[in-house]
Amino acid sequence: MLIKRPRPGDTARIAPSEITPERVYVSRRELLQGALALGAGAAAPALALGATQRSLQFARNGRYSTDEKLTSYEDITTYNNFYEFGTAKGAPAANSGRFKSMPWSIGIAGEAEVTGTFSLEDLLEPHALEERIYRMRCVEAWSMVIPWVGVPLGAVLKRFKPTSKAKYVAFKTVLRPDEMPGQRSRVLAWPYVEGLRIDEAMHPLSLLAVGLYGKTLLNQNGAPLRLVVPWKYGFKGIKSIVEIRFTERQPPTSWNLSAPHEYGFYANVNPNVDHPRWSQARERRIGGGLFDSRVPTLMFNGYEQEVASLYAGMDLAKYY
Ligand SMILES: Nc1nc2c(c(=O)[nH]1)N[C@H]1C(S)=C(S)[C@@H](COP(=O)(O)O)O[C@H]1N2
Ligand SMILES: [Mo]
Repeated sequence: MLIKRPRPGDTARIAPSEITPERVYVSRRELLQGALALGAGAAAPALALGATQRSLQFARNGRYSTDEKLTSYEDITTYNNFYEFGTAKGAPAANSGRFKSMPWSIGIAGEAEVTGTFSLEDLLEPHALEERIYRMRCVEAWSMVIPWVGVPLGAVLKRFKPTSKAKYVAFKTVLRPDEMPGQRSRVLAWPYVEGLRIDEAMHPLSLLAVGLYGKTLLNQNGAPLRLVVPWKYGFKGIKSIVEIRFTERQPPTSWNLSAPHEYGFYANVNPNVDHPRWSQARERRIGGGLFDSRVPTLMFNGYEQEVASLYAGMDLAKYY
């Protein structure tokens, strides 16, 4: 069992160099309103906007946090996959400075009683922010341990009263080729889309993240709002979400559309089902160059006890 309660004083393991010295806590509403107001002042230079990060107010959720060593803030923010900004690992950090994540609104659509367009602050307002330290596993066989800050996805979705026809939840990333240079190339079909079965989306581990290491997300990590599903390969964690749609049919997903033999809808971390071009038995824990270490990959990325029941009776080699 890898999900452990944190020891008292656990936050001390976050190196002081990795967080801002001044821990200014503002309320969620203040934070979002402040950010919104700033976004509205269109005169601010793009780079300054990109650099606008706020400290968040949150409580650690120990029940859903691993006590494994955290990946450094540097690695989490410079070794990224976000093809909208280019395919190289350093491209999202290098090319996302012009992207404007504020103001932001999200469309809620499909099989639900309440639909419409909601500002980010209205979407999050009723929810308390939680910090959850999750192990993350990319399909490329590397992994990180990331202290996310966010709200449980299920709690947000329930407010929109999905109908009995809502069997899946589809997510869409913003389409802005002017601000996202990767969208001017055809490496994927844009916009990026992802989906979950409704019970996966409602599972308490599924998180809508707005921050990491106690601060709002940088653009390269999916500002201002992205999905985090820790028992699935990283590509399910769609970034910069602008639409959430409840659907009756299984929705298309970007990587499945791009290479169906390599990437299925479920994308559960599974050491026993190899990617057609490489093994999934082990993973490289990102620690920076020489200090990367290889460790065995765990079923459902170590969250087997929590999520295995979602897939009872399913052939996971078929539903990969
Ligand atoms: N919109 C969008 N979301 C995306 C991707 C992407 O290219 N575009 N890449 C995915 C992949 S493959 C991974 S591993 C994670 C990486 O998240 P991180 O860079 O914050 O660690 O984002 C996922 N979400
Ligand atoms: Mo990935």
